[in-house]
Amino acid sequence: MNKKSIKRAFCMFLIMSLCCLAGCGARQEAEAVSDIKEDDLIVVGFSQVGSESYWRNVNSESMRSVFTKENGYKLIFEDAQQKQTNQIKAIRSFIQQEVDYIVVAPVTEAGWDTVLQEARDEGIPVIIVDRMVDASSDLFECWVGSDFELEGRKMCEWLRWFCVKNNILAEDIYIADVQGTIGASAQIGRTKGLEAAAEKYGWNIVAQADGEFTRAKGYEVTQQLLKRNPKINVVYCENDDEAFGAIKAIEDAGKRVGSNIKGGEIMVVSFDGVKPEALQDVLDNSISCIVECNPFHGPRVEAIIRKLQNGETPQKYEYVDEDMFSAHEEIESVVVDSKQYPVTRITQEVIDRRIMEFDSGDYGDQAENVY
Ligand code: GZL
Repeated sequence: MNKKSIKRAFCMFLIMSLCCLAGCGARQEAEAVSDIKEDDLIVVGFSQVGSESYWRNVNSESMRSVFTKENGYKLIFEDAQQKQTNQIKAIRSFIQQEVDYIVVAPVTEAGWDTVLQEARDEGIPVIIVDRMVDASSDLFECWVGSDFELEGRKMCEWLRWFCVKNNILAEDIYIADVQGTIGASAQIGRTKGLEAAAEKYGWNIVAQADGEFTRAKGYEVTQQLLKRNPKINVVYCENDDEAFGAIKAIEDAGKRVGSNIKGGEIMVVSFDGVKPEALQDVLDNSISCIVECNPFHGPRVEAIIRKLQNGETPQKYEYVDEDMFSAHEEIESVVVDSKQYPVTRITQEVIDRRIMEFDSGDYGDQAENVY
């Protein structure tokens, strides 16, 4: 910890102690907070991918909600519009501003060594969040995010059991893979899970294309793939925004979305499960299965910074537990690497409860630490 951080840590301690000792109420606390000088705040520079999806917007809100002046922070938030060059510029700007911490949600895995080394040379700790960087692990303090390949494997186990329980032959499965931003960990892992399962179970992946994790591109890509491959009967969307576009493209092509593959319907499966609209699509059987991807990284990153402020060493890699959603009750769970993952059967009550959880910020967030 540099001198500035020590001073700020002491300031945070002082505010909390004074409030506790004085048993102050909200008004006094507000006065205590307003007395905090800018210079005493812990400055966090956050380089965010962009605003390409509902998931991303919820992720951004999760970060903004914890890095507040009330909590002793000043957040410098930079939206990169999905361009790595903008993220690198932002990180260099954070270094120039001598922030206390740099948090990066990297748009893709490659190309970070140089700028992370620059931050390291200036003694500024870096925390990677969400996707991973393909860089030496001593260039960042720790990483918080999801196991994307596991997400893909869970989805494919669900599809496998769906086929088994509905007597659909593997060779009769023709998959269009609407990928996420090429080179992003979420795309790499979800695609890898699909490709391995197709190889193992004998499914046909007839087409793969970059859907950029957006609704518009998901529509455009699905429309093109359906035209070229009339046999497609499963559209594997690597996030919900792509799935929303894919559903419209399938319907605009005069085809039916649904799980009745034998009856000529085209099945859509997806990842995220954040937007209530996506869970409604699961209830309506427009999306047959969603593997959840937890966007609430803010509290976990803030806890890491507190540990670093206190001179503690946080876990290097921190994953979260993630759920699965389907309206199909014939598959109650899937097993990957001998571990069982339950599938939550979507009902209107489940949807209503999750909306309430989101609104109250009580979203389930059991961090599972993996070294
Ligand atoms: C996953 C995240 C992905 C989401 C998409 O952690 O990186 O990026 O699945 C988002 O919705 O755009």
